[in-house]
Amino acid sequence: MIGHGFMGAAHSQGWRVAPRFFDLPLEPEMAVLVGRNAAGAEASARKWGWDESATDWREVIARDDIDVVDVVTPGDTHAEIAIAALEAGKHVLCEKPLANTVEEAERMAAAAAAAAERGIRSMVGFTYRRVPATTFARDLVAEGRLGEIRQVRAEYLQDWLMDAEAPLTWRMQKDRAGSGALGDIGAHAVDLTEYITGQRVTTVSGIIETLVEERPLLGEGSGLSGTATSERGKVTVDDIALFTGRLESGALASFEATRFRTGRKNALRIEISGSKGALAFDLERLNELEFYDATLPATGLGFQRILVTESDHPYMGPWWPTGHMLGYEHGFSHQVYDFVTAIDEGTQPRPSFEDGLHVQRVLEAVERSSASGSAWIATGD
Ligand code: SOE
Repeated sequence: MIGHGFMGAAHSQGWRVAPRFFDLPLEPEMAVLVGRNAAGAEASARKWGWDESATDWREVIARDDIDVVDVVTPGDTHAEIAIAALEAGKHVLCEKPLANTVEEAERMAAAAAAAAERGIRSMVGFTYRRVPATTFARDLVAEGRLGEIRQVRAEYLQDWLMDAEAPLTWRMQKDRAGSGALGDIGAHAVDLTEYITGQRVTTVSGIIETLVEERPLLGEGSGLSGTATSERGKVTVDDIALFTGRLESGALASFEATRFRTGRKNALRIEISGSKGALAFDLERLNELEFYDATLPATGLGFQRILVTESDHPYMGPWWPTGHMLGYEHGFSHQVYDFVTAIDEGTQPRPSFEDGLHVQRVLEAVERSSASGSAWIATGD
């Protein structure tokens, strides 16, 4: 695993726990954790259960005893690391969004396609596809329970940047993160929409905005818990992204991604309306799915709250008895299960780098639309 921030912890947990609950066809060995700072990498490796730590990812990728590379670094290094790993014959799991630019994502998708010819697998870490309730939602749509999809509303709402004095971390720098709320959380809203509906976003029109243009530079530590210095730096990414889009079928979708939605902590919400039914999901209540069956007699109509904790629900079998909830971290175990299974079976895991490239095109189209006024921009699919 390369990187050891927040996502490093989440992925480590997935690698550690998945084989203990799921019958994996292959046994992952948590071999090496790589970080630029030797002491930091070693401390994280010890804490999360990796056998060794290292500081040079190129040396680690060259090792014969490494089969899989998990990239959990900021976006500015995804392309270089993932392409090198694929070329070295390693299966690659890469955090979302796939890259910082379409150009990088195109190179990554091309490398992934070439590697696939040699049996090498790659996947993007859009983990919310692996929440049982969102997978169940996808199943309901695929079974036709919603009929023809007419309208989607997808939003990812957080408020962790409301404090204008919060330090300027890498997530607020375009050269490191690619974009702000748009790529960090809007990308999840796009991926989840495409996953559940089974349709791609074909055109968008949007607006992105930065509310706090300057912030104190980061001193000690990292992330929001880091200290602020008296010097200030420019925020070069968006804080809010709003856009509308059209799906392949012509259905309309609206998207919202913000780090300034007061009181909303991690609300990835999606509501889908179809000719036969509707569904609604909110990550802040991730064990639940709301379903409205419009085919019932009018007297019985209403959204029903399905607790997605039955052993027959997606991914739930190996976990706890009915009604015993899962949390944020379980998606990372499901991600490991799916990835390792695909490696063993020799199938293409989804979301593929091609899927990640498409999301990148949507993000870029939103940026172009915002910069150019209000034009509709095709996403290239
Ligand atoms: C920060 O906004 C963040 O951690 C994202 O980077 C993650 O992808 C999302 O899952 C939660 O919020």
